[in-house]
Amino acid sequence: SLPTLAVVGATGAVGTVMCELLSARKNVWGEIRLLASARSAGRVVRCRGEELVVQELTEDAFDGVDVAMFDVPDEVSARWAPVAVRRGAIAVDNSGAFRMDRDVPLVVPEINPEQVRNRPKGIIANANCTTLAMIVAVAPLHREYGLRELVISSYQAVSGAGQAGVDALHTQLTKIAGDRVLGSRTGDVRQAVGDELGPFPAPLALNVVPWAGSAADGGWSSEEMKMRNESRKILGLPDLKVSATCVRVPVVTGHSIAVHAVFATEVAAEGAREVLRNAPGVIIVDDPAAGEFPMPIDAVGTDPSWVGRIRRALDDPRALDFFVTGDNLRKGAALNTAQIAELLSKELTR
Ligand code: 11C
Repeated sequence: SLPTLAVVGATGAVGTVMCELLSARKNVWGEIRLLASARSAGRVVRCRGEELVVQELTEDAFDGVDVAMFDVPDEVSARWAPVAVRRGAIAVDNSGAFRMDRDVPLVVPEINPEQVRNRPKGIIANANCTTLAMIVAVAPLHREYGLRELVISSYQAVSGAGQAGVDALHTQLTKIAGDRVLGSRTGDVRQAVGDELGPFPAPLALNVVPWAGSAADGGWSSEEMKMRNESRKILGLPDLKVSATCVRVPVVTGHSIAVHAVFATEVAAEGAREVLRNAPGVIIVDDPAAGEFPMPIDAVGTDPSWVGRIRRALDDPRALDFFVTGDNLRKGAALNTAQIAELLSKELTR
């Protein structure tokens, strides 16, 4: 019989996309149980053609569950993933709570699927959405050319901060709509937006904010540290040089990353394109003369990482510059989790 799946955080921004994915992907699950906080319990959510009543997250809710996906904040995963494991489930966690734990594999099925079996704690982690969009393109290039360094800037969508982030941007856009002068004087956008900042430290409408996540040591942000630490762990390169600047932009969904990658050997744009053409989970959109670039408005709602603007660095024949966009709620979150869980379903069904 097919394994039982629990989706914890089923009503959040990622959980909602998860239910869409479970409806669209090949069905490898027996029962699907949707779990959420008491506040959302009782809601009816359509998933895989069934009307499912969301149940409250409790210890007993994991009884009989084989695989439990967690799409919840770090502290909720930290508390509840071990509970799911104690109750006999394998946990696939999309939060940052366990990613850097030595006994928890950080899995991207296109890159290191074999790691799902290496799970002494019964927990498998899913990477941060910004790392995921980029790493799907970087890993095959690393295999071909030997990666030495990444210098990256992100352009992150507001849905990375959950539904509250999306609501904040839409509220701000509504407030400023129709004003054709805004943005030409210091402070005028701040004044127009008022205190409707949502989870962000500054207005997003008509702006870019060079900050995502919380403060880490030395002036870095937590998002920048995640890109460094997670890239190193996924690629198995503990000494990889990584400098990241994470920036929030007024986009609803779709994280983009400008990448400068330095390799051990020389790299040509056409060779890199050939590598990426054969890479799973990657689509090349690279015809600037025809106006074709990777952009959130096109990548949203799709599975792959879109890669374009591929060119060799002018001053270093071993370096490549390119631009990646991926749906932060799909490959960046729900899709990668679903892919990991499907590997587990296959293992458990045998
Ligand atoms: C953002 N990348 O865009 C974050 C959200 O570590 O899973 C995901 C945080 C995480 O705000």
